[in-house]
Amino acid sequence: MRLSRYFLPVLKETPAEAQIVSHRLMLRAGLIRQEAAGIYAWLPLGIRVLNKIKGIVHEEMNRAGAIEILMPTLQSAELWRESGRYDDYGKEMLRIKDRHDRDLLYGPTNEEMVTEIFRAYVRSYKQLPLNMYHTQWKFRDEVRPRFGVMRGREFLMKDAYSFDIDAAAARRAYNRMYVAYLRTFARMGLKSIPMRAETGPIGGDLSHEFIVLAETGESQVYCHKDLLDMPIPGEDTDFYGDLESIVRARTELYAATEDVHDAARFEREVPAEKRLSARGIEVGQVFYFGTKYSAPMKAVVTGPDGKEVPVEMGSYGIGVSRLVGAIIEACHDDAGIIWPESVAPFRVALINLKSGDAETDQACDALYSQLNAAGIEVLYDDTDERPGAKFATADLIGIPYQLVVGPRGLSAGKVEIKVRAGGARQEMSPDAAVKYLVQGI
Ligand code: 5CA
Repeated sequence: MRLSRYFLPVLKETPAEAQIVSHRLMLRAGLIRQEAAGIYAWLPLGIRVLNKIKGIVHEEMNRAGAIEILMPTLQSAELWRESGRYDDYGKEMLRIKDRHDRDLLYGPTNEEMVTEIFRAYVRSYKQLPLNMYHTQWKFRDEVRPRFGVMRGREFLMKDAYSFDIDAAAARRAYNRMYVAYLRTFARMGLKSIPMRAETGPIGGDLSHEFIVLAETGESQVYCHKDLLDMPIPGEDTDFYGDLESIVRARTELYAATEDVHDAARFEREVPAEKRLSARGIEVGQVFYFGTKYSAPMKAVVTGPDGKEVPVEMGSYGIGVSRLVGAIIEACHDDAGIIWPESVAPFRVALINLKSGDAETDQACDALYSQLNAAGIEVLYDDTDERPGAKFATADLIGIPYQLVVGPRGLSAGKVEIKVRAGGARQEMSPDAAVKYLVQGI
């Protein structure tokens, strides 16, 4: 992508309304634009990151056996009357009337709708286990939307729903999502810690929030420090094998959010030097709620004994848009964002230090086409800005590698690569630079 033909509205000033660094940087780097309180438009750079995050989430969902679907944002109030949540959900739900005076709502979550889909088609335990997920915009009319995409009113969530014949199978389904979540967040460069949590309006009695530690996090959390250094299950994990040992190694250690925290137990179970009390960002939450929706909504299956039972369910959410903010909270410095490679909007920022100079333009054009041909995503700064401004923009938008090309270096047959994380610089020939950026050597 040539910057001269792109749309990258970076801001020089720090927006006054942004209280935390990720919100400030998202506005300054031209990732989002606020359209109403807690409602954002995603600009070109922002949507690239959002799509990368969604891509990782979907890969890990698929690996764990979940199946993608897509449910609509608008739902019929009828469904929610069946489960009893239409009245319970309160003011957070955005209620809408259509031209026929029928009650609709903008979905804050999808337990009812997915249960309706399930009961329309599934009759037998032989069709289980089943887990269906989608990534869709949600609306919750939060009293205090704040911190940009961290607590929005409209936000993008991946939500998965599992269906099983009995509690033991449902527990295995829960474990699959639990392990998938550990992998998902690690792939984005985040250290996530599962912590026991309140179930709130979703219901059930077993739930974990996946927390990323950050001073600006909205949740107060308490845990054993060893949870910070646990190994992440590998790509070869057998999701239909025994995951209990992976889950148990973590759930054995104390970890709880404020709502369920038990100070006496924390002190009893965790030695003083291992106690961690900190702020954190909730990037995902998993729930097991059994038959809370299937029983009232009559989502039943026939078991091996020929008897009908309500299906056992769980649901599993990831805050896809919130993650953009969470990653920036974890990965930035004074100059701007430092994207982990896996979610970066581009891999390389190609910086032409003297646009208009024939030799420099030619060298940049050649590098640009070689990198593109190798499938590397390049943002090519071919504008007339001064070098200082180009460097500042490249640092601000946080692309992992800066490939700097100027007449002085070229006369010695060299270009420069700067690694955004850490700032290490290396001079090399243009060919070596392409090799380095393609192969990572
Ligand atoms: N139905 C369940 C799981 S599918 C559910 O709705 N869970 S949730 O309420 O915990 O939401 C899932 C994730 O969405 C949260 O962990 C959080 O990361 C994200 N999220 C929730 N509310 C907001 C919000 N207002 N703004 C941004 N992200 C949010």
